[in-house]
Amino acid sequence: MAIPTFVDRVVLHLAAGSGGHGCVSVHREKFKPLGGPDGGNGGRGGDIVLVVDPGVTTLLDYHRRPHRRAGNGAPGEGSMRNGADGDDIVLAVPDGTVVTGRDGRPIADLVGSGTRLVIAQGGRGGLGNAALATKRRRAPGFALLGEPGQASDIVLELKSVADVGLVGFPSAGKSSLIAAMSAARPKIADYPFTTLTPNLGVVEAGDVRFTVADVPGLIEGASEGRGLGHEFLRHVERCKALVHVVDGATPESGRDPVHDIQVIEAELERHGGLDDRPRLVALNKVDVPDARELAEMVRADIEAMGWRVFPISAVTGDGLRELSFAMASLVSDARAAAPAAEPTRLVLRPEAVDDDGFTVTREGERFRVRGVKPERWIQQTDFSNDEAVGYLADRLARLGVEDELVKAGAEPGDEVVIGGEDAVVFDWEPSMHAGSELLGRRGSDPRLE
Ligand SMILES: Nc1nc2c(ncn2[C@@H]2O[C@H](COP(=O)(O)OP(=O)(O)OP(=O)(O)O)[C@@H](O)[C@H]2O)c(=O)[nH]1
Ligand SMILES: [Mg+2]
Repeated sequence: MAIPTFVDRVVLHLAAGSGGHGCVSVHREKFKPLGGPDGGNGGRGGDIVLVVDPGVTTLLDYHRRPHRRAGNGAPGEGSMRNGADGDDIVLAVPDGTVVTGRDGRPIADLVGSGTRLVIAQGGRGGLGNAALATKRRRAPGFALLGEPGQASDIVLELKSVADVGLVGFPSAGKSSLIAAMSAARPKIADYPFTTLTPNLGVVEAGDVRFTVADVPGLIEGASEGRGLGHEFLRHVERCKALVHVVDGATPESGRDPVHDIQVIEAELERHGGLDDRPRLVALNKVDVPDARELAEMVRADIEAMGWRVFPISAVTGDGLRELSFAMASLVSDARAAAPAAEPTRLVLRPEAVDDDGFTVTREGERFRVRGVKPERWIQQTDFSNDEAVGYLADRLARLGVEDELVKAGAEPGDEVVIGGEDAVVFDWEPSMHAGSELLGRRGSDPRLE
């Protein structure tokens, strides 16, 4: 079985479902031509939910299908029939998936099996005219529109789920080692920087099953951006152990295994946060006679650095059994030492739900209104229906938006913008006038002259 390439970062384009529109309908019966309003409400749009599923280990699925859309709510119908809710979409993600906005703003760190996050909320269904009826407004000739679902681009990032990270110079044989130990088939070639994104393989040694990831080759100065840079080291930040893969057969002068390890260690140090990870050293390519000799020569020096040394050949398989069992034992030690279950960490973006607050700001000649409710109400309004527009004006006035506009210096005829990017622009007087008429019917609004 081929293990798919380790995909670690993907941009998802999400659209939650829109709410269904409310219905305008009047009850009809034989011999009773004028019944009450009986238009039902629109259904809720489906949410998009991220759920941690330990069975999922890569983001590959999302790489292939980055656009996801939840179901729309159905519109309401006559005879008080409410529209059905749209279907939610549940997206399974690996444990440890980091969710950010496209601008890099942190949204959530999804840790722990079953952790859920509603990442895009479906729009509310619009109320039908039955639900909008009041004593004073017995037969509303309008209904509310369904709200659009939240649409957003998010970034999913998976810091390596690998238990063991392979580090080393380009062409040391890291990918070859993964290929030799697991079913993964990464690209292998005799030129440097063959690996551009980490590969992941599953290894079994005795009864321990663990994952191994390679990291694109590092060179001196990687932390200053040389070669492919050191940013790939973030893939091994969550590894339980590191293995230095050292080329024992390099023809380059000025390179020997001890020096190579020191250079890589210096880059790890500069990256930071990896000091406490246990390490092994694999001296690779001992099928080449010179390499075998070199391995014997440097073995003691490396062991003096405190690490176990394994002369191996990724090509012939020499020494791989010993190495894999040593890896397995580091992994099981780390698993035994780790706290049973990491607590769920969820950094949720602060988003006010049902917030009564709003702001009115002057922008040159116009006035901008921002706020959860006013912006939602705008979306619910059918602007082709005067009564619906009047209802909107009524709501805005009751929330205090008109008062604040007056305080901010707005005068009849001024442009008022409600919302952010896809804002709706009004000439203040005409739209408010419709509302004032409604208010006027109630006969108590002091703003009416
Ligand atoms: N003789 C011999 N050659 C090997 C061995 N392991 C790897 N090679 C060769 O070394 C070259 C580089 O191998 P890769 O596995 O691509 O090396 P890498 O460390 O993944 O390299 P980058 O991805 O560029 O960092 C290839 O030509 C391999 O065939 C080995 O045990 N013996
Ligand atoms: Mg490679």
